[in-house]
Amino acid sequence: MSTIFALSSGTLPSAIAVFRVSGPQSLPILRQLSRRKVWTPKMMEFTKLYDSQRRIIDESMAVYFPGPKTFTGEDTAEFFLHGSQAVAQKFATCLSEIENVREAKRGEFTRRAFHNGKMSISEVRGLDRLIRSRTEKERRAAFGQMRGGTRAVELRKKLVEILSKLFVIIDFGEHVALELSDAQKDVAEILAEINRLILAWEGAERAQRGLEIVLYGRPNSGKSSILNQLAHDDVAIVSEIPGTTRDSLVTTIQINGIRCRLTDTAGIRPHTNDVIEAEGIRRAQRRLESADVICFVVDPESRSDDVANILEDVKKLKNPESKVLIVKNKADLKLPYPEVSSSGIHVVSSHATSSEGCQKLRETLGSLVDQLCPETNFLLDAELLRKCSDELTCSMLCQDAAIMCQHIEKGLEHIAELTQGTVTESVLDGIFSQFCIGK
Ligand SMILES: Nc1nc2c(ncn2[C@@H]2O[C@H](COP(=O)(O)OP(=O)(O)O)[C@@H](O)[C@H]2O)c(=O)[nH]1
Ligand SMILES: [Mg+2]
Repeated sequence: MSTIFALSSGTLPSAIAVFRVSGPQSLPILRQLSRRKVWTPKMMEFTKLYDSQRRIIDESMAVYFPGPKTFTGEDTAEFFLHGSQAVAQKFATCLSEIENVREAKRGEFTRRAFHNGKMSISEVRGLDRLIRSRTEKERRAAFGQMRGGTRAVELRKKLVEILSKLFVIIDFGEHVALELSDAQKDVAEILAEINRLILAWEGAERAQRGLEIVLYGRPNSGKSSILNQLAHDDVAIVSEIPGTTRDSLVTTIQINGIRCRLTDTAGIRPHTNDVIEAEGIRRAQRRLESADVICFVVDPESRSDDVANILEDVKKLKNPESKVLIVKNKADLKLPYPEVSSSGIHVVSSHATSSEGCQKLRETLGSLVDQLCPETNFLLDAELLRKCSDELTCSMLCQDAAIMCQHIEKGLEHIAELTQGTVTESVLDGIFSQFCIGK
């Protein structure tokens, strides 16, 4: 087994460059480079480091952790050097010159931790999510995924209990009080939990990619003014001349810890001969397809048949999971709005020429964002959960205990993949190729 090393602390120059070493050579490397024999485990010490010609490389802090109680499960050492490019380069060269020592590949430390039984696959994926997290919500989701493995273990236990009940029914059917409907009730409970976990996963994925919020509506309804208020900035040009915004304009804001790309679009008019305006409208419509939240802005001057037509288009073009919010803007004018049939659609008033006038809109967007990205304590891979959910749904439809068992056993295989077991090397390659070097 080779010993691996990597610069784990990121881009240089920096205050400190942390090198991590893992493998059987860790202690010999520490001794050789420091020219000191005795290293007390887990004790950080100051030392000079030397190359093979006894020339100084740097002064550093260093520590040795004996396996198996380490991150990788192997002997490890860490070096805290001055964070310059030249120091890191020289140190890496000296390490590479030692026999059986080489630079680590992406995620190789974590891969070793996984192979040494230090981490479950959920923890590995959660750690990846943690390193990539940019917002508070993403950070919490990452810990949810690291904990997800424990939830998978519980699910597996419950499914095994159901199986044993079914085996009793198969073997002693006539002599026991157990009925198939008991087992079906238990399966239904687990299915409900799995479906909740799937929704949680989808929400976390949305949170990670960021949400798309699109402002849509007729010219002059106040879309650009709303964008500026929400962004606390003069991002878009606002004017009383209809058709000022001719192309989509995107800015990024955070709502409840989620990154949201807010898009202002060209005003929608039913008929136009202007080629540029028509292209702007086409682009606006395309934005609807990928939107998570569509804010349809209406104002007192909007005509009710135009509003109905635009709303029809929105419903046709939007994706099924996205939310529509009707924003009744220019509320300060205290004029009546056209009739809008808004059953099942959220409605909020706003006054986009003042910041306070958009407070209710901010709050409503906040609650829609929370619905799309629900808070969650556990995260498990939805693809495997869906496969398990399909099997359990089939099992519910069975009137035969033996066939029901077969479906539950298949479902269990997918859950087992979430906990440990059957993770293939190619799956691991896929995961670790996304990792940082030094992790
Ligand atoms: N009174 C009032 N005027 C507004 C409000 N929102 C926007 N406006 C005005 O309406 C005009 C059109 O606004 P704009 O944001 O450019 O609309 P857009 O074409 O939908 O982007 C501008 O003169 C704004 O100052 C509002 O809430 N109340
Ligand atoms: Mg505009």
